Amino acid sequence: METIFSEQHRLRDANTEFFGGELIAPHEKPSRAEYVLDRVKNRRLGKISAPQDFGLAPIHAIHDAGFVRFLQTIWEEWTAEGFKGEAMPTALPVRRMAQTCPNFVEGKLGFYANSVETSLTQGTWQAAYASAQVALTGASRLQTGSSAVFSLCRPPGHHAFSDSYGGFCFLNNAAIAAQSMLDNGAKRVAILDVDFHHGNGTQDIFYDRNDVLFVSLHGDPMETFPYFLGHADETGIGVGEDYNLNIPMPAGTPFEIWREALQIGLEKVRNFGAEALIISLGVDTFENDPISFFKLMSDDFLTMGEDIAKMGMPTQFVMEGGYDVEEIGVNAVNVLEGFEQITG
Ligand code: SP5
Ligand code: ZN
Repeated sequence: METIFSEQHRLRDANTEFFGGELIAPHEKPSRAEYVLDRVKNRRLGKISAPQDFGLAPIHAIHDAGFVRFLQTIWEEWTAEGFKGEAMPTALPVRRMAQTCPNFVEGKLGFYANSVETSLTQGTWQAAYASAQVALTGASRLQTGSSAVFSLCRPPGHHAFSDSYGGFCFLNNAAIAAQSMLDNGAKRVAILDVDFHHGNGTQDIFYDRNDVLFVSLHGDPMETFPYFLGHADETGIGVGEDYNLNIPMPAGTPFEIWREALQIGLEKVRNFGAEALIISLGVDTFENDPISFFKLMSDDFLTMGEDIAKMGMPTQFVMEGGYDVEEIGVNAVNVLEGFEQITG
């Protein structure tokens, strides 16, 4: 399987993440992608290619123009104010507050944030842009005849809404890839999100649509991030009704239970009849993940890949989370190798 990778991911190298009331060294850090790339090389998974540049248009097909402009300019505006730390909001427009974008940079941050652990920094936009191009290049590979491709995206994307960032995500790589497939002739695309966290951004982007099915397996949002979306009764709206499936699971869920949820998710995908399957591939379901509570073991990721391969669909894997950096390479590439054991 071919891997698409951009060195530009390193431009996202924040000093801080807001965690437990402290500013800590971020969980989402450059070494994550390096461990995955090393494993791809060591296992000789296939060739590694740089992304093509598809420009801003396919990003604008998913994201609000004001939001994109904000990501492009925020660091300059923030530093021009003389703030010493990385850019973070202090106030957010929650219930009964005005939904208008303020002029001052601190207000803009609150307007465009959906969670506040994620700081904005020099280079974040450039890295997020490159990550989206990695996803777009993978999508293009599927549409030019590849049966499977690995978009080694970093930073991740599934917590990015059309007009908000958060959860270590800025641009929704999987959504951008799905939309580009539709815009290039596909009629239906399915996104299966196996990251530990609910793909709140992806769900919201496609919630009122029936051309993209969204299925997510994740920690129950009553107990874990992103808290405010990902419940089982969120099934879509309007023509999108029944094109969204959430399967939240409790703390301690082992692979044998998780796998039953996977079968339900895959059955939903099968009935949908999509031309392509995008996997939002987070490996933070791993038993030793520092911020998650599922109990998958490294070998389970091989089985996960096999189960996905049995769908027999053109499949794009898009990297999302996974924070036990020592094992993230093994676990992510295990999914890909399990997939290839079935597809040959
Ligand atoms: C892409 C992705 O996986 N994003 C995850 C973002 C999670 N951000 C909030 C983390 C809050 C962690 N609280 C952990 C409590 C551990 N006991
Ligand atoms: Zn995650």
